[in-house]
Amino acid sequence: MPKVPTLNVGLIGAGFMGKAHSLAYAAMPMFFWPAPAVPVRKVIADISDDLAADAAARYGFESSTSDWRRIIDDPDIDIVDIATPNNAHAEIAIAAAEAGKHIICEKPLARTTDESRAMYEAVRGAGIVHMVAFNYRRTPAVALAKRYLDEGAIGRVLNFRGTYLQDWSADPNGPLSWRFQSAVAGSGALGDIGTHVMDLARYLVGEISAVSSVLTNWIPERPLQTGGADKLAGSDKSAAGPKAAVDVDDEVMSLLRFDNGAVGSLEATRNAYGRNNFLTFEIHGTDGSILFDYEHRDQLQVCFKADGDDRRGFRTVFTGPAHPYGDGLWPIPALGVGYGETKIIEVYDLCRAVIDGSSVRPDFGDGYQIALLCDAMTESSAKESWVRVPTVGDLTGG
Ligand code: NAI
Ligand code: SOE
Repeated sequence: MPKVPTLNVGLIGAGFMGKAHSLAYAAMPMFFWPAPAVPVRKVIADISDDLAADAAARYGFESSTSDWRRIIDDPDIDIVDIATPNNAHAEIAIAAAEAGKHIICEKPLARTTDESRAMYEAVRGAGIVHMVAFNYRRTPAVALAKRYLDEGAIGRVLNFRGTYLQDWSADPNGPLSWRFQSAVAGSGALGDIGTHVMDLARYLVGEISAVSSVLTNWIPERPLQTGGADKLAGSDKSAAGPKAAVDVDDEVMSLLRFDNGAVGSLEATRNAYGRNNFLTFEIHGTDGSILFDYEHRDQLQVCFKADGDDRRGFRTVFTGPAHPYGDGLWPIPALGVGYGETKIIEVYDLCRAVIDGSSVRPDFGDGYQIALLCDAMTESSAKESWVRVPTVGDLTGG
């Protein structure tokens, strides 16, 4: 039997992402074996003892706490996993970096560029692995798109069109989740889902140098939550109860200019009836095109100029064992890769970096750059003009 090291994990925030990350720590070695390390689910934190204890029992952690600082102070913890709402990311990550822990932090990195910069400065040069959980780039079909692009299969990229359309917030009687409060979320569709598109655009095409954007709010107030766990939407809709203001954007649309000359667009909304998790991109190059739709995430559509005029058209490649991460996943293409697998792959790459003493992308520098993009889009919308996007390198000399 191969000798595999262990890595002790402290997970903070036991909601939707707490569940996804716990599943990933448990399942990663079952998929990728020999694993770089076996993650040990040591401690889970939430805001009350009851919530934390319940999460420990459900997600298989050895112990629980209502004080996340206990995780930071615990010398046995190797990885701090931040899966809280956005308002707690910066304080926890900076404390974790100061304690020398490796960190995975959910997206967006933080609420603001100031917080993002402070987090980046805290991890820079600290000798730790830091990762932002933009997991969609770890969908095998997206990694395959990257392979095609790196090989020059569609030539020089001319155009990137990215969308992230959902409908869970389309009903004005959906509850006032923390995702509608700037004090907790920082921004709305922009930071919540627009940032996923920004991550894909930067990963696949390159740095975005200028934007011309429109941010809109369609639903200015929503019913207050009735208590318990935060609800995105679902069945908890009440027009009758007291309402409070939504102070974030509902929708962002933006034109993009890339450093390498390509142009593009980004659209994100959570109010598009009929769209569930419609995260898509279409990339046009001088020699072909690539198309991805997360709702059909096992497939990549590719079209090549070289196919000739009489047979040109999109062909479907189903991802499987021959594709990125395929040797760890399922033995036959099209058996199905889900959201869970993207998180399992994320944990695999995180553990590899920790064990190898290397780095992993997207890191806090990427998270900060994406925060700068969000700021540029907000400024562009307010000024109704193009705005240049500064780079992390320009601002920090790093
Ligand atoms: P959620 O509301 O389902 O869960 C958050 C949990 O954190 C709750 O149990 C809450 O009680 C707990 N919490 C809040 N403050 C805390 C504190 N100071 N200490 C300990 N626990 C605390 O939220 P969800 O959907 O899990 O989102 C969490 C983060 O993950 C956000 O940053 C969000 O943007 C991100 N996210 C990322 C996704 C992705 O696809 N990568 C998907 C969904 C969310
Ligand atoms: C809600 O829009 C949400 O849960 C986002 O917060 C996630 O980042 C996205 O992956 C799924 O939708």
